Amino acid sequence: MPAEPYFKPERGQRPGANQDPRLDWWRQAKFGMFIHWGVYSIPAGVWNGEHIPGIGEWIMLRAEIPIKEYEQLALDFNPVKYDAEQIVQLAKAAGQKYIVFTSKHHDGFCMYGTAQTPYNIVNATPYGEDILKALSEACEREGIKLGLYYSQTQDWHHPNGYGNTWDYDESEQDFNDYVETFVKPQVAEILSNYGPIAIVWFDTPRIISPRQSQELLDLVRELQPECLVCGRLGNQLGDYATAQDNAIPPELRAEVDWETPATINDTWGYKTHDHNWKSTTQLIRNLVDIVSKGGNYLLNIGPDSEGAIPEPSIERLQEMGQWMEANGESIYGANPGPLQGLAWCRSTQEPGAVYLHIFDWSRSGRFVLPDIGAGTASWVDQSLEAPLSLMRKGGQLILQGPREAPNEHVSVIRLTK
Ligand code: H79
Repeated sequence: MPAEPYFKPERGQRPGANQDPRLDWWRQAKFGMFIHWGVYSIPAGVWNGEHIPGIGEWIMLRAEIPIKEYEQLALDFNPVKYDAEQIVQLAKAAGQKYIVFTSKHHDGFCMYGTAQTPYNIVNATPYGEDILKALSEACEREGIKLGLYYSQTQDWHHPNGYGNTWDYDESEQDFNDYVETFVKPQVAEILSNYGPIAIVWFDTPRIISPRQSQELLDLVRELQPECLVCGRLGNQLGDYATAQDNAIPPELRAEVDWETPATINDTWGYKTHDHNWKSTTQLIRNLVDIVSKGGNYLLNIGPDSEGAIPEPSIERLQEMGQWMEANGESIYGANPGPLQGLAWCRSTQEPGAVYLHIFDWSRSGRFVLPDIGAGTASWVDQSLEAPLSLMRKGGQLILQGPREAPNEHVSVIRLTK
């Protein structure tokens, strides 16, 4: 299987970063919450009465909405149900250790108080409050790391940003001027006004030059040396690699630090038409699959225009949290395990223990494994009481458990010497 569909080289990890201790907290964390929120949550995928297919935050481009029209959305943006504390509590309940919030997406609307454009939450909406400020304070209070998504190339609102071909003539745009006079001052703002920022999550590095990527990296380092940048800074300068959206590599990728950004349904920004929710079991298996292959899972929520989190997202995150509460020992800080490439199980490990995550329970409750040197098997979930035994036979390990999976999502077994 070629590596390209999963990790584009230009979105990769810079050489040597896989040894960088600045990433240690992130390597432990494994599971984060992405938040896509902006004025696109008002149309929520519908424009002039028509459902616009695709991801909700792309509606301006997909429907080629003129800037003057799209700007009007801000006048209706009044998310009175926004509760930063509730969002952070939900992340904690899910077992997520960091949050990445969209400070500015491709539509150019700024979800924080910026001095670089009046087109922002404080100056252009009836809400008038700095949404990011409240979130940063809640994260600080609750001990959750905060990262910020920032679209450094695409900006469909700014005259020199990339991507708006319906209002602007691309041949007249000066992208370098955009980076120098807008992106850099904004990156400086988000790294100066909201306390410690754990990650800047850049995206779609399509036209950014190596010099521009390097200078943005230098700026981040100068202002917050501990802050990570994701691989989508571009030009292979990221602290870690990002997989394609929603893509899980088919095999172990231990040579790089990597993350899969992913949706619970099919959209990032809220859409009324998207009811294609993945099951809790699927989401837990995605997390386990990713961690067993050496990655992190950044799972998205898209609040609606009032600031409410969709109920199906809340339910799933809470259920994931219950599973993590019982089984997190096999996830947080765990490395990929010795058993790879099996359909029925994933494995992780830490010094002294191997964890088997059983996806397909056998009808006999019996499992045969290669002898990886274990002598004892136990449930990671301490509330489980079903019998479990381990035998060595003919160079193999034979596990005998109950006839039914003790956990409806993924049952986790700890193997020790
Ligand atoms: O922020 C989320 C997405 O908005 C962003 N990355 C994640 C984290 C992203 N940027 N670009 N892409 C995703 C690829 C987008 C592809 C598509 Fe389309 C957008 C497919 C459908 C809409 C571009 C426009 C290609 C076809 C129409």
